Amino acid sequence: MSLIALAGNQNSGKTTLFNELTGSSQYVGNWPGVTVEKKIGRLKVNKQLAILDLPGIYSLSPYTLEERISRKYLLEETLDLIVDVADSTNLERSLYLTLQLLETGLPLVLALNMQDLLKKQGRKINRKKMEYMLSLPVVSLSAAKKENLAGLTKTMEQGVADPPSYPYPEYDDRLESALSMISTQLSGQVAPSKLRYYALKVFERDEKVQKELQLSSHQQKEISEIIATAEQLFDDSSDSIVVNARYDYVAQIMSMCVVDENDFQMSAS
Ligand code: GDP
Ligand code: K
Ligand code: MG
Repeated sequence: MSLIALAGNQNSGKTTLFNELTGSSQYVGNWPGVTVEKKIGRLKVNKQLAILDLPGIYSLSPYTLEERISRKYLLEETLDLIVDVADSTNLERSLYLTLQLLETGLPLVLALNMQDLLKKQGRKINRKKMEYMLSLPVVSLSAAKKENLAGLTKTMEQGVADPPSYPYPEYDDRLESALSMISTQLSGQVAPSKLRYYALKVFERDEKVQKELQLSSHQQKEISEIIATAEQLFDDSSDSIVVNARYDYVAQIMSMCVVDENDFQMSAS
């Protein structure tokens, strides 16, 4: 059996999709120690796939209870695939999380939900271009309207059989250079597939991750110097360097992939 987690922002349609995919074969409990609902079920049309509905999140920073649960789960459990459920009408915010999910090194599929609402707004997403830019499978659907659930199912089955691998999004050269030096420092302690995630978190001075890695004082010193150099170059704090790099990347994807037909009609006349 394979395990697939639905991750995404709050109200992106995860639970609606979960219910459609699993029907009545669900188990509803709580996450250990907290009263946040945990739902797990089997895919109606393929009982070999178990689906988990993760709590809604905007980032993989451990600020909220939901973020802590989802982050812990994504990093520590053995998942076969993440389906990133995005609200297509709120794509910018969704993609900001997509980049972070990519950085976990887990196989990922992007589900562009709420296509019915997007259409009503006169907007369109160029799915093929987005696939090309992010190097991962992208599926358009409407969970509430039961549109293209079969397409998503097929992509999930393919994703489990042959997990998609992708290059990480590459940010500003100066940031990449700091991250690659940090990765070198961490390479003995972290699995290769998780190196990108840990390098970014260490760069952001994430306290939980710093503790977890138990860095030597020599490593801590080297890493502090790398971060300080980057902060001088950017004249900014390390965590906002990363935030800005992600927003720039998202802005690029948005400008390449989102078509507003109202604009098109105006410029064509
Ligand atoms: P979650 O927080 O990610 O679990 O989101 P929910 O599944 O609770 O959905 C949030 C709201 O969006 C609900 O009112 C759903 O009925 C609605 N919704 C989910 N999918 C779609 C969709 O494809 N189209 C439309 N129009 N509404 C949707
Ligand atoms: K909700
Ligand atoms: Mg939900």
